[in-house]
Amino acid sequence: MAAAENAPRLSVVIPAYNEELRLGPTIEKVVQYLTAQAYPAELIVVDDGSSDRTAELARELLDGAPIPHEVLVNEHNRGKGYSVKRGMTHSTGELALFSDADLSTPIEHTADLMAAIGAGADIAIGSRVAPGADIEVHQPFLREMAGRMFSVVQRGILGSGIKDTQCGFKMFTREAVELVFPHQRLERWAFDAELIFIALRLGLRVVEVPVHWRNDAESKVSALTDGTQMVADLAAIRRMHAGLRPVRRGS
Ligand SMILES: Nc1nc2c(ncn2[C@@H]2O[C@H](COP(=O)(O)OP(=O)(O)O)[C@@H](O)[C@H]2O)c(=O)[nH]1
Ligand SMILES: [Mg+2]
Repeated sequence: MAAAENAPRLSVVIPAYNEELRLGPTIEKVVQYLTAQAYPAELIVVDDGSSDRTAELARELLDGAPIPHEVLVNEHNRGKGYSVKRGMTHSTGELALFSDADLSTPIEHTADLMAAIGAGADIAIGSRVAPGADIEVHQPFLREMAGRMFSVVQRGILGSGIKDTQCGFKMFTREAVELVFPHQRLERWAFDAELIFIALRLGLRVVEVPVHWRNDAESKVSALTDGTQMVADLAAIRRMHAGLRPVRRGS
């Protein structure tokens, strides 16, 4: 499962739903960062059926950008999980990163995730609780508590040992993209935990990388309704994927 010839070293995928206010500065920063790197990179924005000008704005901003880019548009709103899956499986880079549209995890952490993969990880994930992480701007108190509870319940149900499954900044090798995403079934918020569970069942190495994180006050997640659904989804994840077994890989 080698990456195709001429594939970029890195693909960056940004899921975006009604992001016309936050996406502009993000695209600017990401393009600037990627252009400054020595390796070739591509940028893919997945507009999730936004009712605002997210897709048009992305196209306008990327027009003429010095790196390969694409804007994929879902016909209607499908969820972050669906959009990430679409972007990651569409991407061609030897490595593929997905990042939230608000850059709560600064794009500069790309280098740290790459280093973790260089050191042997198949999947490197941003973590707000791994030793060395620091949170500059916290989420509202109740949301942060809900996140911590989700982490405890997630570890109990999935037994993953991963503390922060929900940080929107994760990098996969191409092989990991091809092994993991075909199994992903969840289209909304719990998909991160699902991807990690699948990867671990397949015997892939998932590593938490501490990040500097600053919450953006604007959030599309409701701690109560989305949180309840996410906990219900955990049981489904276990049920759906418990039968997966480690893959044998050529060395
Ligand atoms: N595709 C998709 N992305 C969404 C949806 N809602 C939010 N997002 C994206 O998911 C990311 C995280 O959303 P955000 O509101 O910042 O969540 P929070 O930081 O966890 O509170 C952003 O890139 C959003 O554009 C949705 O319904 N579909
Ligand atoms: Mg956010």
